[in-house]
Amino acid sequence: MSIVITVAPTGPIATKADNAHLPTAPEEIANDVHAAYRAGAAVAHIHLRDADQRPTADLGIARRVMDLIQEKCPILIQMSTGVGLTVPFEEREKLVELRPRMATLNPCSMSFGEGEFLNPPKGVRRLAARMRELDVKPELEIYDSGHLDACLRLYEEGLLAEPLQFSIVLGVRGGMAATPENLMMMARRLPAGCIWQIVAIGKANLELTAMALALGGNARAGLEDCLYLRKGVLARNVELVERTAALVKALQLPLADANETAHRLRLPGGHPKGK
Ligand code: KMH
Ligand code: ZN
Repeated sequence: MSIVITVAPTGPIATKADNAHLPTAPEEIANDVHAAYRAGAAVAHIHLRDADQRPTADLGIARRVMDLIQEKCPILIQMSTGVGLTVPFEEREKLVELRPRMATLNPCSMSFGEGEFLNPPKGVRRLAARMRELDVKPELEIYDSGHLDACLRLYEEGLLAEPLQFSIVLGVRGGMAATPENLMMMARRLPAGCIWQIVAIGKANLELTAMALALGGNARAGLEDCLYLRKGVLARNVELVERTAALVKALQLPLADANETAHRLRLPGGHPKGK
């Protein structure tokens, strides 16, 4: 099976004070996404920032970022509905009205570092139903083992369409730690036929990405998850994507392009390989 690389260039927490290469303005985000596309990424996971670098769900900024990316390349845009810890759920869920090809769906509330990440059950169901209506493909973000059970309940309630698509997120303080044991346990528990990727936060990023690739998962790369290329060396987004693409190549696995990824996820407008 070919490997989907998702670039996650920005994220909700870090600022340029943590890594000066972090893209925050719409043009900066679009430029990094374009470079990542050229380096092998098929999907772009997008967080938005305002002029003061704060996370925002502003629809004007979202539209601008989507337009700038689409002018540059046909990468599949996955809008984060996680947005940032300070932005209310009711603002975050409106982002799917712009009909990105995909968006994240975070199934449960949790502690998140020093903050709280609020995803109330009624809001999650409302958002899942709306995404299904709009044909926006959810990526189900699983930070803890019970989050998988919550997603499977949404599926049983008819709120999610197959194929289910999961991110196993390891290394958020408040969720599962970034260990091989946790990755193995979660990968084993995933339902048959699903599509999944590893999101390994922090210094275990590279080794857990290698492990996920060996287990049949996809990969995510970018400054949202990992600010350093190696100890003491701050990364650029394109370097993290190039590193991941090199890892995929070293494992002798083919890379999926955007069109093949759309087809595999059964997104509207995805065509069989080569068409
Ligand atoms: N940075 C992720 C671990 C989302 O994008 O929907 C949490 C997040 C969720 O940002
Ligand atoms: Zn995110």
